[in-house]
Amino acid sequence: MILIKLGGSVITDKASYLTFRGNVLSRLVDEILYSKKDIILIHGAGSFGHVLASKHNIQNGYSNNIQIPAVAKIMEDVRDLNLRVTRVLNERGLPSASLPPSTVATLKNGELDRLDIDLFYHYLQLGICPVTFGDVALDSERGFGICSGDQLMEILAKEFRPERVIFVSDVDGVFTADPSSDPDAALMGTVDWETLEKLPRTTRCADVTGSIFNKIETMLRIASWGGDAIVLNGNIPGRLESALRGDVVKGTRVRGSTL
Ligand code: IP8
Repeated sequence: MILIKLGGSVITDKASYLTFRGNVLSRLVDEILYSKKDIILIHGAGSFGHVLASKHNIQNGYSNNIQIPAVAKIMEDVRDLNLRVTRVLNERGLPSASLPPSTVATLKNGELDRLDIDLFYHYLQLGICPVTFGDVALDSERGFGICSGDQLMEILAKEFRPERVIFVSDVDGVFTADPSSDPDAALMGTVDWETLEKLPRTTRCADVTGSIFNKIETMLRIASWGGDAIVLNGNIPGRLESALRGDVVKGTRVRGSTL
């Protein structure tokens, strides 16, 4: 089984509210189709989630009633994005089923507390690709919170022990600094727990689920549960497909210790 996360920065324009990158998604889905393996697909929320979530501080839970319509609107927006994703999957020949965290997961103090894993097993058995995504979810302590794609990746990697974990990003991999602002930023071929400390603790756009540093920390934990883990650039045609074929591609290998 292969676990793939399509980052919100690839399938949307993260800086601009509700901007979908449909052509990129269609191409990536065609590349995924080359793999004949079972796939669980996760996608980020991008500009369908982070812009409003950041404006209303949804990640820290309930603080006032003004947040309530924003919570509902974010759920609507990320479902809109998810519907666009599953529609492309179905049209291109990869039957898929949507499993929104707002209905199949709950949080406790911001941590993923419960996920209906059986549903993922059942859909896979039927030959249907389960698709889940960054969403708002109920939180038993805080009322609500953000369930990120990375949190879902972690629990699914732990449960399914995928042979390969692929993070599809909008850059070539993990850099020593932010490549959009620092010309000296260098691509790292591998990250492990030792190199983590040297990485930038910055973030580029409104992102309620943390900095690049936090994301890499999560990736390292995810890599500990799965086999081969890589971050690659989904904007480069063919790179995802090559990785799925098992070719050595440009990207950053993530080496977590085996748990
Ligand atoms: O894009 C965030 O999920 P991510 C979900 O996977 C929302 O970090 C609603 C902002």
